[in-house]
Amino acid sequence: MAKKKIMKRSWAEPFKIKVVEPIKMTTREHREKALKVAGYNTFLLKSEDVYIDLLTDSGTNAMSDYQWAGMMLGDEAYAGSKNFYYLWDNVKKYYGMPYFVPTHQGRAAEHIISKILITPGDYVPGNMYFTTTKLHQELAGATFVDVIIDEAHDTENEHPFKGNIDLQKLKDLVKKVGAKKIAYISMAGPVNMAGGQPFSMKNLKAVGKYAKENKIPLWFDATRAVENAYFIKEREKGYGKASIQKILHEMCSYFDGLWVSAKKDLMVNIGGILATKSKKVFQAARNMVVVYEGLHTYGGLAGRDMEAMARGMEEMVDFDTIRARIGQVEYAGKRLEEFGIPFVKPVGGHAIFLDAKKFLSHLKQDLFPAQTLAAEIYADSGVRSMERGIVSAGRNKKTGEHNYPKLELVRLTFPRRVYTQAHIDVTVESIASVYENRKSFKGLRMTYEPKYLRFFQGRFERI
Ligand code: PLI
Repeated sequence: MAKKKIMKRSWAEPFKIKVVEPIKMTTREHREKALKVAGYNTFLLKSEDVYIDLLTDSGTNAMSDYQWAGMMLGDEAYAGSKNFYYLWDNVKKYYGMPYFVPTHQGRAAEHIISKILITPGDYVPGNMYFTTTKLHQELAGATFVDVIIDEAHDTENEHPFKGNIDLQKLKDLVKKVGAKKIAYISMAGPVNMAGGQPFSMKNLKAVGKYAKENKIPLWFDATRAVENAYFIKEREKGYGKASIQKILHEMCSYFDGLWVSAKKDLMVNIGGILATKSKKVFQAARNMVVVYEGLHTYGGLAGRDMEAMARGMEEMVDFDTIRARIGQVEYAGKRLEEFGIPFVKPVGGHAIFLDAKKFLSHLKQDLFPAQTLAAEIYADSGVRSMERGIVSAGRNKKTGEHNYPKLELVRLTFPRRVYTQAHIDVTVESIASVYENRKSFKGLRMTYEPKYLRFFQGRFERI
């Protein structure tokens, strides 16, 4: 009998499991009831009714024993906690920014920086939008303009850096409104809403050069910057041998400042960072943080939270850790491909994004195909995912009409160090089963719509 030969050696997670948390397996009947109570919105489900929770990778990570041990060293002084100074040192070390204020999470940093940099009537160009980022820019009086490359809107295009900024689109905007009207360029990497797609260092350098020449500040949503650094290492010429830490450092060097939701890369449950090279912005942020968050040495966080963040930063740049994280997402992608399921290619850093327009091609966008798909996957297996389509895109500020985004996606997001390969297999089989039954779904009707970020609390019923 012919024996199998090893073609390629596998990777495995660089950790073993010390503590486990039981999860509940439920019946279809139970899930149907829970879904109805939740208004067919996966955000409104109780987590105890969820079997495998792929709603988000935000704050849902498993901390290491090193981080948990650090929690015991929390210095809960109101002012000048030692954990704050340790965290500040690590912000300098890993992100290369000299000035820093902590915030309770990412959107708090977005709020503060939007208020500081934006004058009402300004424009903020960005590589696609993120929900909270864009909202804070708009609340501060700016108009957001998407300047991402066109390839990012095509779910089948295998461009390795779909998070790149289209320099011509940026130049056209500057020409139209004038450089003085651009509050700052908002560059995220990887781009969450595009499917976790990275930008290249080459593109960043070009954008940085243009921004400098035109005296436009360049700011970085560095929430998942380590994933972007990994993709640069894997895909961009000249970076194959560089460490993740070195690539991250170089990326940050082109920016004037950055914000981070520490709930992602840093593998903690809560926390945010606002860091900059500008003393002037720092002073304004430090002053504003005491109004909205807490003293500038804790920013809405406990000392122990800051300790876990500082330690998480040291772990996030470990190559084996980030390879296993993205490797798990790639594994899910390979398995979904076996069933011919449409999703955004190439596979992104933190999530698989199912293409709901293709998956439920018989549903018009105002029947909320992605919302429908997320609800039906939950009904099938208890796997929780998230809509990233017309509901997330909200309404046009002027006309009040729905925004109709090109991408109508369902995101399956992988918390770091939480689920095993077997959980991924169960998830893939559930999606394959929903795919087989796809023609039976008729879409949803919205029955309640909140004013802001409607995807969090909106309610629906089946048609
Ligand atoms: O959830 P926050 O407030 O800590 O962070 C806001 C935020 C900012 N930028 C980016 C790229 C994000 O992905 C982000 C939050 N993301 C969430 C909650 C997510 O589920 O993707």
